[in-house]
Amino acid sequence: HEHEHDHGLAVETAKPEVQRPPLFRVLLLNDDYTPMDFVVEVLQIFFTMNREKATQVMLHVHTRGRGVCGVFTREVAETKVAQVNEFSRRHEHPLMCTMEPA
Ligand code: TYC
Repeated sequence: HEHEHDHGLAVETAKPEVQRPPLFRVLLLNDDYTPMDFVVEVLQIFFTMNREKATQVMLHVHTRGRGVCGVFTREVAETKVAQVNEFSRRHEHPLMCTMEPA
């Protein structure tokens, strides 16, 4: 019988499955008042984008209403959101950064 040919090595040779943490998209929302240059600065400073990529993302947010800055684990995403919102408030801009499950 088929099961009699199985000598139980499957347990020892099973692929070790690693735990993957939940991921979160960090988003920028469009508004009518934050200067485009400020948004480009934010993307360069907090999401390590070069000027060209940051400009692309800023224009996407400007035309589509929202856009993804990056995908991170929960703690990293929460820290980015808090830092970007603090930075924007300190510079008296209404720019909004938020996060959602990826
Ligand atoms: N809409 C803004 C303007 O015209 C620019 C802007 C882009 C604001 C992206 C926020 O997340 C944003 N000055």
